[in-house]
Amino acid sequence: MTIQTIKTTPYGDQKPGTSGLRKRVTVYSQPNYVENYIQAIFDSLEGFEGQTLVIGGDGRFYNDVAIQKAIRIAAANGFGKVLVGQGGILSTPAASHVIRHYKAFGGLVLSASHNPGGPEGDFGIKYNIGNGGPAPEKNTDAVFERTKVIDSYKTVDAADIDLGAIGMQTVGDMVVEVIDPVTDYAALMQTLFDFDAIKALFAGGFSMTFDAMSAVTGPYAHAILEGILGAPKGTVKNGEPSPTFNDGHPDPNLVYCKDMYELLMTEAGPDFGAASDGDGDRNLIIGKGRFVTPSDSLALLAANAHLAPGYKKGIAGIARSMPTSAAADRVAEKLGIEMHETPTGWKFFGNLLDAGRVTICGEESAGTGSDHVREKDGLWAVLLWLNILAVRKQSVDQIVREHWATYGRNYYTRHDYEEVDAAIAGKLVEDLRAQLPALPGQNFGEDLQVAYADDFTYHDPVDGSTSAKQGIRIGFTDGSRIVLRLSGTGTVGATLRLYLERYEAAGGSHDLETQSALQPLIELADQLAGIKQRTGRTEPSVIT
Ligand code: G16
Repeated sequence: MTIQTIKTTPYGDQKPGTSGLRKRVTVYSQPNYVENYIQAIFDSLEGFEGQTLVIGGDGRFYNDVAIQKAIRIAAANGFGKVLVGQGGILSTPAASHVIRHYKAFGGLVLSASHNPGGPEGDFGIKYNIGNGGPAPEKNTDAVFERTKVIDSYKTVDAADIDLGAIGMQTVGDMVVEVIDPVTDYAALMQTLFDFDAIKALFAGGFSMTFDAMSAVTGPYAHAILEGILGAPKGTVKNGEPSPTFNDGHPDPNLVYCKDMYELLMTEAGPDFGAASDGDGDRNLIIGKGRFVTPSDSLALLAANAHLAPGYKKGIAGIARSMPTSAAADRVAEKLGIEMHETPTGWKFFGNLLDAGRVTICGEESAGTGSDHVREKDGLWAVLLWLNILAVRKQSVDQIVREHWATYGRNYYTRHDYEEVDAAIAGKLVEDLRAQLPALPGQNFGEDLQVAYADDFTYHDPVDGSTSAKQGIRIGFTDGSRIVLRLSGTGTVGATLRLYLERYEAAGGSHDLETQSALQPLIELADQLAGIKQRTGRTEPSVIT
């Protein structure tokens, strides 16, 4: 095998964000853009000679091109073996499992998650370490530094791998094994959940609709829900992965799953609706007449996890990202287990999971997961919900109401202002940050007194690292919160995220409409940050 060393010049914009490097396909298609980034990843790793690398993606446009490049660069850099999903497909949680299961050195996950795909859409590359989780900040920082000075990459002169053919092939001295993307993942799910109870639920007439959004989860959902668990054919909608997500936006929220939401709000609708995103790590949960916010879903799953066989001994602890509502904190308190508040980004949960300090993690951005892998896992959340419904024999609405009656309700919403001018967004955050020291003790309106105001700094209790400036939080004495931060996953301009939360204790009024319940906080946030006036927007781009 001849290893070629190709000269290249650095790009200045290869800084990984919240979850890998996400850019427009048009950016990724520039000469050597993929090659530079992958070589920079390998250059910042040590000890992978002869080891296994997992490669998989969500099947979006450019996936196949990038995978063939990645295989050649891996061969030239000395990896011993590549495991790749058939058709280049591996959902993000399945990739995490394959890395762990086969004790691989690490993996490349090719996805831009819930962002649209296609020639004008987004693409992404993320490196996951041997625990199956996203590389921590010290690795991503090192990769960025390397991209700034990279002057060559290594590749081999070899034909493309047939990604359709399950089995072994070779590229130079390296073995490439194409594996079925679903088998290992489905086997893992079977160890965690009471599949017999869920089968009985479906056999008893329980109805469900699952929207795979023409993204990666289709094959997994068909095989597990309709195949193994016996849900009627047609339960899974949009189950065929498409490189452009059928020109859709594979973000499982109330905007892009509006039709499903409306169906579930009718008496004639199914008992349960769920969806997953582009790469299969996010989830949307809607019961008949009841949307469950991701923050509530985290709390509910944690409170009921013991009903599933994989968690019957109880959970060690819960972690949530800082902007996620405090609903889960009340569950942790009642269970007497550890509770951790981390920055946004699944990578921050890795150490806590590895150390056995937490079992279940979740984020307001529609992600929940457990220590079974090191990524959030959309289908896992759906299956845990189904397991809980099968055991409790109640509707989603009843379960949610009982939860609020026990723990109180955290009204919660997120307002996104997308594609804002980056300079305006940056200044807005900077000016709000400057106001923070003066806020504690101040009263706003009749009920709101500021208890604390800071820019969140995380101290990782496992490795002692510190991550500063992770989002502005203004907390009130009644448990309400305003949180504001800039997204780390957008690809154009800046996305301003405003998170609002208000706590209504057990016995309080839990039936208010969410936006109305949060109106005073929405107004105060605008008064403090000047969002509308500075951005010129009269309303958020997306409300979830
Ligand atoms: C990624 C991260 C999540 C994060 C989300 C939103 O999810 O893995 O941890 O919560 O982005 O991040 P931001 O608010 O910075 O845009 P995904 O599903 O996009 O990979």
